[in-house]
Amino acid sequence: MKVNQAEFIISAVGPSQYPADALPEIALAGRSNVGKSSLINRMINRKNLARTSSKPGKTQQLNYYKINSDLFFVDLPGYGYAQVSKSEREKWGKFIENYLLHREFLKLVLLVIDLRHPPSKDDQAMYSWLKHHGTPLCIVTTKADKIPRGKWQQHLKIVKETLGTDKSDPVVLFSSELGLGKDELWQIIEQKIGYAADPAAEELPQTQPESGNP
Ligand SMILES: Nc1nc2c(ncn2[C@@H]2O[C@H](COP(=O)(O)OP(=O)(O)O)[C@@H](O)[C@H]2O)c(=O)[nH]1
Ligand SMILES: [Mg+2]
Repeated sequence: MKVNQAEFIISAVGPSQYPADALPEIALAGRSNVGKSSLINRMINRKNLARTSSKPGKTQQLNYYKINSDLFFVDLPGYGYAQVSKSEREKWGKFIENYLLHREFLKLVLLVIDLRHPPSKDDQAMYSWLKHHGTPLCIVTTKADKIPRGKWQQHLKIVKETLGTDKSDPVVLFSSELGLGKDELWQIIEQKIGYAADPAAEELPQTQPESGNP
């Protein structure tokens, strides 16, 4: 997808604030600091639209970003932040659960996992919960640039085994730093939302003729 426009819409603290536009929503779940905001920024080629490393504790906000007139990215509050109290955690659970279970425009959850480490208990719980409820998901293993290329497959295997993934679950190797996995992830998203590029845009004349062929 060619991103012509990307804008922050709202930090929604409840369903009444969710946008009324009937656009497909792609939600990002993952622990605090795993790289959700960076992933959004990389997908839309913006350095800092999604706020990275914002202070945790805003446990009940869904950050909506509108991409063209095609979809929303919905940055869910990160889980697994140690300094959050038990009651806050429970509130977090209910809030997110409600969104994930009842939001009719939700098309796909990107479960963002740190490629460097085996998925945490929270990651495993999130994965199982999504599978249990039949929520479409895509696992995105990020920060690949932080480990040597030669170890990527080994780390991927650990992630898959620890989560207990199905063959049918898409898994994308990603790095917000390098842009690795960006095209693959866009393809998965486009397919999920039934996106077809505007044919008129595809047929624009090329400025450079293909070399070789007359
Ligand atoms: N090297 C590297 N650092 C990353 C990557 N993704 C995120 N980070 C860093 O990890 C930290 C947390 O990222 P952020 O996107 O704010 O995580 P969030 O809390 O899940 O939204 C920031 O310092 C980012 O710069 C990545 O792919 N590679
Ligand atoms: Mg963030």
